[in-house]
Amino acid sequence: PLGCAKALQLTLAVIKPDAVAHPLIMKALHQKILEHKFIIVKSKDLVWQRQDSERFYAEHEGRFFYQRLVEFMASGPMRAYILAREDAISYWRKLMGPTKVYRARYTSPNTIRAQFGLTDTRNTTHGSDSVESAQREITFFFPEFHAQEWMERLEPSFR
Ligand code: RTP
Ligand code: MG
Repeated sequence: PLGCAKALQLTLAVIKPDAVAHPLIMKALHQKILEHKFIIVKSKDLVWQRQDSERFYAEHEGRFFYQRLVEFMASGPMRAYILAREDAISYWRKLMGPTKVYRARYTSPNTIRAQFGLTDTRNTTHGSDSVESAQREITFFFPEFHAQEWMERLEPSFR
């Protein structure tokens, strides 16, 4: 019924504060998610405390952009999605494009960051970069969500 022959994978996608602040960008991103046949498993709007930001980006502590990154991510509302799709993790990252906005504009002008990113830090979206980080990040944003249970509710051919 879902029209998906291969196994579904979950990823965590976030629309960052720079994009949430702009209704037309929000609309374009939501549309892109649907156009590319992601299933929206869960979504929520939230605002981080600075401590949430520091905890989420702990791996970047000490990097030159860390302070502005954690400040930016706690500067306004975000929208988080759990997305399901065949190859969801790499597919979403491909749609986002390179981290650095100006590189994105030169090398992959059709990507989200090329089209909507403001700076290398205010770059519109986040996406998990591996199965392990997807699990960690899904739990970070949606502690009540149980991936296993969700998968088990699907017909076997979709798992
Ligand atoms: P993300 O984790 O947000 O999906 O992005 P990513 O893997 O492509 O990039 P990563 O290296 O993990 O960096 C995390 C976020 O830090 C901000 N950043 N700013 N030079 C800079 O100013 C700079 N470099 C990275 C970005 O918001 C990046 O997404
Ligand atoms: Mg990353």
